[in-house]
Amino acid sequence: MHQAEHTGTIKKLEARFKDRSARVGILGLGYVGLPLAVEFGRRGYRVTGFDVSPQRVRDVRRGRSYVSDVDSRDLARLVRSRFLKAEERFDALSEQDAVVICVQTPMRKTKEPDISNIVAAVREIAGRMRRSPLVVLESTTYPGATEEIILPELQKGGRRLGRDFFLAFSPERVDPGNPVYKIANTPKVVGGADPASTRLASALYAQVITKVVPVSSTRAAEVVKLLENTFRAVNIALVNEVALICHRLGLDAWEVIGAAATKPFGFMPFYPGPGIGGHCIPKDPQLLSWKMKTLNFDPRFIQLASTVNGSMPEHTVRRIAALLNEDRKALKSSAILVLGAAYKPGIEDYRESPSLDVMDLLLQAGAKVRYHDRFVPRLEVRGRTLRSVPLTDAALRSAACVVILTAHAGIDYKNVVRRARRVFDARNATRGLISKNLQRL
Ligand code: SAJ
Repeated sequence: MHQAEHTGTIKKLEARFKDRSARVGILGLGYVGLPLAVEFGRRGYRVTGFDVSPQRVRDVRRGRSYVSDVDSRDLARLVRSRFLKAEERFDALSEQDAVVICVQTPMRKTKEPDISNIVAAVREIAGRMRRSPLVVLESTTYPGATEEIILPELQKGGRRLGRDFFLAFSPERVDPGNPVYKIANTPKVVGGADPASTRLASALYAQVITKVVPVSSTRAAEVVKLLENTFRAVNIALVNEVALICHRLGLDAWEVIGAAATKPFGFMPFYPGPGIGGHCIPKDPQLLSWKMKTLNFDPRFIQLASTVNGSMPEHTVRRIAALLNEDRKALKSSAILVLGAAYKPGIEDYRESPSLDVMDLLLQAGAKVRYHDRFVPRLEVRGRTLRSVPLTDAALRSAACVVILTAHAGIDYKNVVRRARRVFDARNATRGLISKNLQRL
């Protein structure tokens, strides 16, 4: 196929994106893929969602949303009107003009990226490419992964970029539960493996997202995402260190940070805590770090931030032990009531939550740990299953120390301070309260 035909292919595909006759496939219907599928369906595209989970496919077919940001009524309406369907099998990939990969990319325990889900997804696509599709990776990964891993897979069998397929990376910026920023009004960065891919990815996303930000390559787009979240991890580490400094200076870190935050320019507040959780902030800097080490570059700043953040659970437990000491109690055999298991307020996700690290350390020290979190009815820690206990005055009084690790709203923290013998607040949930039995991180 010579240049004119290539141009023809690009123009045809671009036209189908713009007139929304294009078929859009979303591979992976999680907290990123399902909202994206709904957004494309809502704009009139015929969307096919693919997921290896039979439960998720059943739920989507029944119009039952399992993602907080997707309303089941919207989902049901799109499924009923056939703008959205869900498949376990991958056959329908061959009918797609665009395929967006939104699969999980965890880190292995060895702190190495696990891209097996991406490779599996790409192999399913590579075996079914009859329409010269645009393939977009949204899953967060290390710099270079799109062109070092995905591109060769798609090129197998002599297929050519720009003729038989197009390839781009476009980082997801889904912020579950964010009341202001949804998919349509969050600018979308796109970087293509070649200019045509950047153009096509921009054309596709421009139909559903107000602002598209093209960058020069897939690698640039990959690093944009990692910078966004490394920026957070590093600044959280800074304020965690400020908390350690303030403790030694006898200062209230929250007062200091709150006052600094009154600076209307050149400052952005972050707040200390018992550590960092979730599937983005702990992981994304490690992706950058891992890649740079393979290139013999030592990203010391990123590693130092990870060390500081990683030390916060232990620091939290040391502070609890010191508080019990004032009552001549040891951690061992003391009843500790933890408030908050989720990794951040208002959500039920407790994966990688620092609360788990703190509870694990408390159990290791022999403490009798109970927790209350209305969003997290049960959890596993140190091989045990714990269930959330009702937050009663009796539960508060019977604890040697109540420890606030996630500042969920809807809790009467004033009553917590009034009823509990000791309170250690790692999240400033008791802001403004002063009491002899209360200490903050
Ligand atoms: N944390 C602190 N202090 C802070 C902010 C966060 O200790 O000042 C802790 C949180 O408690 C949590 C962890 O860090 O355990 C991560 O918190 P997060 O607010 O960064 O929330 P995430 O993990 O849900 O991050 C997501 C990211 N979104 C995407 O990657 C698309 C991040 O880029 C968003 O900025 C963030 O949501 C957000 O702002 O809510």
